[in-house]
Amino acid sequence: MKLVLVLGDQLSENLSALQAGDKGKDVVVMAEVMGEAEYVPHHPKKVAFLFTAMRKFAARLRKDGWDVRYSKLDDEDNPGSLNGVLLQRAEELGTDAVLTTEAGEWRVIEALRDLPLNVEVLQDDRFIASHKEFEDWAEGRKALRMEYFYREMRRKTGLMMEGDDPSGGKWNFDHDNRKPAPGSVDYSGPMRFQTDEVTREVLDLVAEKFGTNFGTLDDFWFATDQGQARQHLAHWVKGGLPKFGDFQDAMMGEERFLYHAIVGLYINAGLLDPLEVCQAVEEAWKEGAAPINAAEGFIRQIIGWREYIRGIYFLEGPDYTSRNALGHSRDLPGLYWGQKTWMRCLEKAVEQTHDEAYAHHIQRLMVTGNFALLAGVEPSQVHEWYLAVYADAFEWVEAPNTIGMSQFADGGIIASKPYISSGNYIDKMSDYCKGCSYKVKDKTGPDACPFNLLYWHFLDRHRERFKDNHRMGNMYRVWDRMDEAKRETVLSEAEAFLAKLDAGETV
Ligand code: FAD
Ligand code: DLZ
Ligand code: SF4
Repeated sequence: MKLVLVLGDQLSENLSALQAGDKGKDVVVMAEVMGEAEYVPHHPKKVAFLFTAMRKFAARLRKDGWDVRYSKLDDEDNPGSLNGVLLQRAEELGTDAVLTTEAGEWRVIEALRDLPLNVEVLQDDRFIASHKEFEDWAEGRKALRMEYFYREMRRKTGLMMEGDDPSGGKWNFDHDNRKPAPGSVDYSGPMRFQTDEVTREVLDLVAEKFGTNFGTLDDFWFATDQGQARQHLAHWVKGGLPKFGDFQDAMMGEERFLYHAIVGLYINAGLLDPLEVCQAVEEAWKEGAAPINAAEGFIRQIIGWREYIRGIYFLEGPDYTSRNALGHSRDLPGLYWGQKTWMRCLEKAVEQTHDEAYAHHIQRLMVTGNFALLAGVEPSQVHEWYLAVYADAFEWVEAPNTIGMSQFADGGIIASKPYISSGNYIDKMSDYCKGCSYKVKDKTGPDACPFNLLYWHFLDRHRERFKDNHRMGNMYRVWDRMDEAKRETVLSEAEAFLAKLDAGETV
């Protein structure tokens, strides 16, 4: 008899450990534990989502004939850690055999290796590329660029392919996907689900144990089982997908979701399968219900970016989260935890993160990520923030996005140049600047947009590293053409801003 360990983000019936287990003999072990819930201060909505989905998944497995031993967080004998639970169940059931699917975090993988039990770890085959396939693709390449990997995944899945060629004659329709914020949004946003008895019990528990963490539990609307997640997917494919591509990079102060799918949390926890999501999108495109730029753009995010990001996490190994190629050491400013700021873009991105445990990609990359990078915040602190505050955050996907794509702390494995911008980009893509206390057009002076000051400060302080990067030559040429007095003003105003930030003053 074996214990089949199912983690909080492994809520899929086709999970390899469940497929390999013997329903008549083996026992499924699932556990809410403080060790997992506390190692970063997770957003209460993220914890509530996971615990509710775990409880419902356990009920479904039981209905399906499994013997499930489920530890609730407030069970008196809850040992507080995954290893503790496994040791407890092993003793209770008189076995030392554990079957599990590889976890998505080195910390958990390594902890399970330390157990004095016989732990068999199976591949997580809920992904399109196995570790071996990614390693083979990466082998011998000078640069690991997502675009080429993505083409392999298109060929492998056959999604939007006409034989060997991509549908529409192009692999990538991103050119059509950069429209600025629209005047209004004609999609009602993600499907919202009523709380039921299971959810309410979890919400009470989470309020009691994690109520002081950053984030609110008010208005909890996430889907918490596969059926609901599928309903939400169908709702978005119909209403959101058609304009997903057009406004993928847009940001709006009063529109938190725009046309985004809000499926990351469901796929990552196992409630939706990435292929089923892509097939639903392909189907809509085939039926003429969505344009090619939307369908291709979305499918690229899932079978391209998502798979590529996972490949990098496992290729690079456990030390990836502590990388700091640019030597940044500033503490994460209090405004990330809700301290007042005059910067409207940051205020809005953090506010919706607090309320929804969600912000979309460009908010993460070009607002919160951009600011942390320009300000020189220590990447591990930025990483812990993203891991804590988003409902879709698990280390295998969050860390390469933060450490690599957003903070350039891996020295350029994922990004060929840092994702930095002045206020101009934010102004072009959003409606934030109109209502901001700073003036995005001001490059210096008391009202100058801090992104404008910090952008040049970043380039100037990292000149040695980036001056020969051919994608950044233009930026340095613009900087060098500025008259010296202006450059000095920019740098000294940037320094003064950073000093205020460090002093905890409202900026
Ligand atoms: P949509 O915008 O509708 O996109 C569809 C789906 O594509 C997403 O659900 C996701 O599954 C996939 N996808 C898109 N971009 C990426 C990407 N770069 N990496 C992996 N998958 C991608 N995504 C996470 O799932 N978990 C994280 O913890 C996470 N942390 C991030 C941290 C930073 C600093 C940045 C810049 C990005 C991060 N992302 C993360 C990627 C992306 O921002 C989210 O996947 C997306 O915002 C989720 O919202 P959505 O479901 O509405 O996605
Ligand atoms: C994120 C999380 C949280 C908050 N709580 C639990 C838990 O109580 N039990 C559990 O099995 N998993 C939890 N998780 C997810 C894990 O911490 C870990 O991030 C993933 O399993 C890695 O893939
Ligand atoms: Fe953000 Fe600058 Fe625009 Fe204000 S002016 S919203 S700080 S980019």
